[in-house]
Amino acid sequence: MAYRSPLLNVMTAAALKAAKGLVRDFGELEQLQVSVSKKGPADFVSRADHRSESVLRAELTKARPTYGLLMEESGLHPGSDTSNRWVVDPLDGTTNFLHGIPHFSISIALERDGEPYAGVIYSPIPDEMFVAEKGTGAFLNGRRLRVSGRRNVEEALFATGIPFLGLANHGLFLRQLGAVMAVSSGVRRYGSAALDLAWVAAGRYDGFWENGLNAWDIAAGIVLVREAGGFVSDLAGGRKMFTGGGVLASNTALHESLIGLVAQASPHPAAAS
Ligand code: 2AM
Ligand code: CA
Repeated sequence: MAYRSPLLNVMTAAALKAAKGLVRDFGELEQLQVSVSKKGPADFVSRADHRSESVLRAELTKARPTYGLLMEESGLHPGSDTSNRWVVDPLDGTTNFLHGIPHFSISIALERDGEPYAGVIYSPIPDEMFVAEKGTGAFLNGRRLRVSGRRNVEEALFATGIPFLGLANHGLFLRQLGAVMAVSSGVRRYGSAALDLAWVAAGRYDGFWENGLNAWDIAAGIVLVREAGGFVSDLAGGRKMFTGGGVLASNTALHESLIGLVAQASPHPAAAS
């Protein structure tokens, strides 16, 4: 599908190319699950992840040779252009992918002068391409997106992410979850932070919060939510999304309420500074 911006064309083309490999690997996984050792599928997914990252790096660098990259698997690749940097998650929702659950995505953001400027999140199995560029709106498969219009917490459906093995803040998360589930219409946890943000932009979720994500999980989704008319902040309502403050996104009507619920359950370090 053609987009009006050359930048979004570059980003969507790279995502589509990398997704071809992911879809092929996702199809082959089922075969693998029944055979070999316990470690087999996890190694296979890790290879799929790295292959996706290589394709994205090659495509983005071919199109914009001077831009640097920050990538989940291989880290930082500085470029000669100090204003523009790609921030890339080659497979968000890895655990879903490993378990044969078709809810995973590729997330590509362009950061300009330190701020997320454009975002593409592609979910290959349902073939949903979310795109946004600062000042020009957010789109899903060419259709304009708008965050939800719900104003009451009781009617709102929220999404979150559960801290995984190895993270110490399970108690904190459970208190946040308790506060939100007690007053809302429901809470979902589908396991791809990039898609969670894209779904807030699409008005499917009324809001989303998660502790401790990385830049590649959220940079593209932040542009999508903002361009769809929503608000994104850290958990305390500030701007520390990329420096450990967590992320919280919703429509403008519910933003303060969600911050209040999460904060009431768990004074967050970002709130104190
Ligand atoms: P990933 O699939 O790219 O790892 C879900 O809560 C979010 O947390 C997903 O976006 C997922 O991204 C991320 N996540 C899950 N397990 C993780 C881990 N072990 N380390 C870092 N991020 C993780
Ligand atoms: Ca991720």
